[in-house]
Amino acid sequence: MADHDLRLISFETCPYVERSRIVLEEKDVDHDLTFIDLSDKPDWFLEISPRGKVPLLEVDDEPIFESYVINELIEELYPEPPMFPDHPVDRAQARSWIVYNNDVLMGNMATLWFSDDDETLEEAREHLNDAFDQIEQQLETRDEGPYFSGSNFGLVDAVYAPLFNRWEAAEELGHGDLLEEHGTLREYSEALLDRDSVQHVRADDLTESILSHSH
Ligand SMILES: N[C@@H](CCC(=O)N[C@@H](CS)C(=O)NCC(=O)O)C(=O)O
Repeated sequence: MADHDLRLISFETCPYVERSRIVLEEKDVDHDLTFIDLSDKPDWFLEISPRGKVPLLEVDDEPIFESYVINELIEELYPEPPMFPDHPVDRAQARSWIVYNNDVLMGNMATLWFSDDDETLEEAREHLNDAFDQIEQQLETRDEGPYFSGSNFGLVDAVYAPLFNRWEAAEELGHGDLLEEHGTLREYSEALLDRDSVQHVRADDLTESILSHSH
């Protein structure tokens, strides 16, 4: 196994940090974790972080930013167990669904957590329902489950799991059972939430923390 000094600069309740922590745990890679206060970012962090965002992974003191890039690097440095498909087309598809999560799901979920405007909330719920339909269609093309690409937990799963870790907060805010009409997606979410790595990286007070920042 490649030998590198890894330090992940983190924030306790950040879903993007969770993604990278899940990948490090799944591969059982030794790493240091440094938690910072995002409302009072230390100077040393601002010096090495072009966007001032976490996660940031230092690999032998080289800073790497963007969770998606960090996770692919971990996969390349520590290929076992494999978390990305071999075939370029399958890899491209996996990346597409990671981008889909970033661009469609995260924003609309954030609206559910943090907006108090009825019209904006209704729109977000509609976008999410359409997105759930799309994801279910994709899940239904698999030969087997329970994970996004089959029987192995992969990088796409590490991106979707933090979202499901945050479901409870949306329910507490009165948005009901978001997966009421999406049984396949519910089964997928349950498989991810069952995973030790996903449970382990979840902050103890995650739901309370989201609720304390919502309207
Ligand atoms: N696209 C980035 C998003 C990271 C991100 O938005 N991190 C948030 C915390 S969850 C952050 O660092 N916010 C601080 C800021 O924007 O000043 C990634 O995937 O790594």
